[in-house]
Amino acid sequence: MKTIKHVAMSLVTLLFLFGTLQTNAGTPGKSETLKIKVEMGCGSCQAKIQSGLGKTEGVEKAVADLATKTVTITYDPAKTNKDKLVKAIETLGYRTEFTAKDAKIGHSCSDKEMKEKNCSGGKK
Ligand SMILES: [Cu+2]
Repeated sequence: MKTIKHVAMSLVTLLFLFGTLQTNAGTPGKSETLKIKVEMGCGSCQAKIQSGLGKTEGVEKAVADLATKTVTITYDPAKTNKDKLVKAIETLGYRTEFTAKDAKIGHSCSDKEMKEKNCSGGKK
């Protein structure tokens, strides 16, 4: 008798979990999220990356975090992909974790900004 009750409870739990998964799965082909490490050194870097990516095709949302030097991008995989997003960040003037070591990408903050905002230029 105890076993039957146990099995019944497990079934209820499984069904509940399944239902939750179903609702969270969303529509296939919808937006995806990607985290990319970007060399940013101050709030100006952060703002430039965030607004620049926000205007990039296929990007739904971009959040740049200065503390962790990470950009979290929500995008439409039908319109863009990781390579394009990395390229977009490089075009804005910033190096990412995927940028080649010898790539000629500097840092987009002006000398004035670097001084005023105490920008490290992305270097540690
Ligand atoms: Cu900066």
